[in-house]
Amino acid sequence: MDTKNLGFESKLIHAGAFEDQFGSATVPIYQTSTFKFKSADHGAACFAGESDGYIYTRINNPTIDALEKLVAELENGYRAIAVSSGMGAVNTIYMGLLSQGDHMISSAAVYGPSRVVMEKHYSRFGVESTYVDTSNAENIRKAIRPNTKMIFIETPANPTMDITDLAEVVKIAREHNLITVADNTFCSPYLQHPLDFGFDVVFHSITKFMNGHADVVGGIIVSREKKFDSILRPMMINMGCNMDPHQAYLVIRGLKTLSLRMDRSQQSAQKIAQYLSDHPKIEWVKYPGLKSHPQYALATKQMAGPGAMISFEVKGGIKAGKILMDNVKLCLLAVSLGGVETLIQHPASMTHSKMAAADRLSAGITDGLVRFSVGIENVEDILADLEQALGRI
Ligand code: LCS
Repeated sequence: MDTKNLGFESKLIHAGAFEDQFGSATVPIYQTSTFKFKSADHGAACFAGESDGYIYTRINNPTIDALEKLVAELENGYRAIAVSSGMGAVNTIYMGLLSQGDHMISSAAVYGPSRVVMEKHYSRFGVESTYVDTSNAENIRKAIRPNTKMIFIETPANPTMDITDLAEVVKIAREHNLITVADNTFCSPYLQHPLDFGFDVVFHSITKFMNGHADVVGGIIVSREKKFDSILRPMMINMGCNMDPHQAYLVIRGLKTLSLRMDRSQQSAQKIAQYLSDHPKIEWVKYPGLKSHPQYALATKQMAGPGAMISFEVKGGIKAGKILMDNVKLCLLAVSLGGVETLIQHPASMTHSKMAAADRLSAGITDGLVRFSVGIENVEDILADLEQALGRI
């Protein structure tokens, strides 16, 4: 069935699915490492790319294919590449698109390891990088060097919730012939489509909103054009960071309810953000759905909704923040995000602890910042949990 012209919610259910000989209603798990060729010539044709046949699961697999087709449609891209984790996506992109002597400009506030791996390891191979506050596009312009090759942004950024102007980044990149990459993890394709703004590559930690059930670690990369896919796909295959068929099956299952889950989480997040910003024990709250967010207007323009991630600081800094985190009962004190369970964590000592303290602070990740990922529980229960835990301070 051609699903290209269906609405987003219908694509979630039907895109990428294929009919098998049994009429299976869902995509089956092809838990096999290898595939039998029909003949030696068929095997050779598969390797030559002259046959659609399957070869070996690190290279291709029907279950993984179904997920890739689904996500390529959700992101309005040319083709998707499923990988073993979000960091698998980050590394496939860095390895595939940057070479010795190249320079990358990135949002200063990104998921900690996306920055740490570049500064600690790609620097060993002669790749240079500059981290700026990309929520002010002028900072990107100022950081451009003759050897700049790529602009890498995360919006909203983990964990500061800073928002980068997608259209503006593409404009700058086109003036200087740069590759644009967006980490769309915090939005999922339900809320934001960087490729529609002209970004070259978008990727996700699929572990988060897209899978949504805290039971899979995975990643996905979507290219706007064949040119990028044809570099990134062989890179993923040769690095060996492919997704597993069982992982792909679970993500396909999780994606079916993406819009329902995000609608609920987002509705609750709006209430919780408002509750926190009205609370006398809270210093500040950053949520794209609050008018107090410095880029509220931009968020409204480029995102279909404010999402379900909130950052805030408790009055009394991290000492008070720890009392809150130690006393929540319904909310889980855990890293990761975007699942059906509400999660709370402390970036400075957890997800972003491997960043240099000075870099963390200049990226706006203060020691007191607490990150909150809103799940799909009854919102009154989440609010009651916060109320009792804040009461302990
Ligand atoms: N990009 C973003 C925005 C992320 O939040 C994460 C993981 C990654 C990439 C990497 O994805 P992974 O390899 O874990 O699938 N973020 C995490 C977080 O904030 N807490 O735990 C993991």
